[in-house]
Amino acid sequence: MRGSRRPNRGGAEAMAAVAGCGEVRRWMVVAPLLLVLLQPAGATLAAALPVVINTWAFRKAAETAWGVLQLGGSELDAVERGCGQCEIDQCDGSVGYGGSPDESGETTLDAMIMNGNTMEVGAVADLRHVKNAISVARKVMEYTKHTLLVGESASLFAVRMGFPYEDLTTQKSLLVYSEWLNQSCQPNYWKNVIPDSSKSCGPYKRPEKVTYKEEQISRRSFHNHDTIGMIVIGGSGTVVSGTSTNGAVHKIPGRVGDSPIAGAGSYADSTAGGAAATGDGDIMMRFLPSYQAVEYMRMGTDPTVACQKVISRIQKYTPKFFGAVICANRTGSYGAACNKIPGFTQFHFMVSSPLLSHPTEQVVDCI
Ligand code: SD4
Repeated sequence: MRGSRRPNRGGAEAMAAVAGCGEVRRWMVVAPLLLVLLQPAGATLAAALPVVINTWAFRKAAETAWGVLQLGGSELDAVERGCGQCEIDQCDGSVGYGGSPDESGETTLDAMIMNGNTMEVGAVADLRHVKNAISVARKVMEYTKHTLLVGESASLFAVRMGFPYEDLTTQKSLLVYSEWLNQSCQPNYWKNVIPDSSKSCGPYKRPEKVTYKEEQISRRSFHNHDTIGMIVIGGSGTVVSGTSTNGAVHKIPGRVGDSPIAGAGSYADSTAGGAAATGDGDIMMRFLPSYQAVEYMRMGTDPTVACQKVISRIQKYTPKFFGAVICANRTGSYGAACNKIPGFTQFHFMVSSPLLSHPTEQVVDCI
């Protein structure tokens, strides 16, 4: 991964610490067993630390993050490398370069990383011409006092941090874009404009007199946007979360989704747990589902139930939204939930834990 070629102090230090300290190694073996024993019966899914959970069946991302932890890397490294793996692999075409072209045909990226020990967040949104979104997000966290940088200014920051400035367009994204133009720019994200956005391309403008239509919630096809959201909880309980996505296909330029917004795309608090969301960010970000899920878990709610509660809260307003949430509490117990809509009745996610022999795909039925 381009962003990790430069020496990464956090990871190197962690590895040195583990390599030089047999005590720590012994603890890493014993701690998960203790947590299993301490976990109350009836909890969602057995608890053990460390744990890595990520949205969708993005296996390579899970393996990469788990591998980082196994080698003694930090939780931040695991999230950065895990999500970064999806950026390299262009997971489902929804993460990284060459996917989800916007209305002008350009791919732009949103990403965030959150340290649940310090509550620091680094995020980029509408990032252009730079492939390594989650690594740039981490640089925002580590080398600035800001939380979120956007657009071309975020790209300039990335270049200063040593990332290459390059075209994110591919033959595939060009094809998606030209097919969309050929089908009168359908679907798109405009409403209440002239010419009628449900029939023709823009440029659009405000009509003299507006008749507002109800927002069309079931507007998107679920298989073309699958953000990676990841929660990593280390052996000593450090919670880190992150996301990376190229957002919504045919979005209006400048659109930013939920993924880079703390509390929406993901949230981490080592005193409670972590959560991450995927789906229709325009809807989901209005409810801060990741923050809300973590707060439910802080109050002792089981992770699956916490995930379900945030999904049902959104359902009350927008029954047909496309979305899912993964949740893990600080003991390593985890769960997930999704909103059932036609064509999306189950949600797949990856789990890596000492209780599993290898990163494993799991599935929940949507509610
Ligand atoms: C967004 N939430 O930009 C992202 C897209 C996504 O599964 O998660 N797709 O709205």
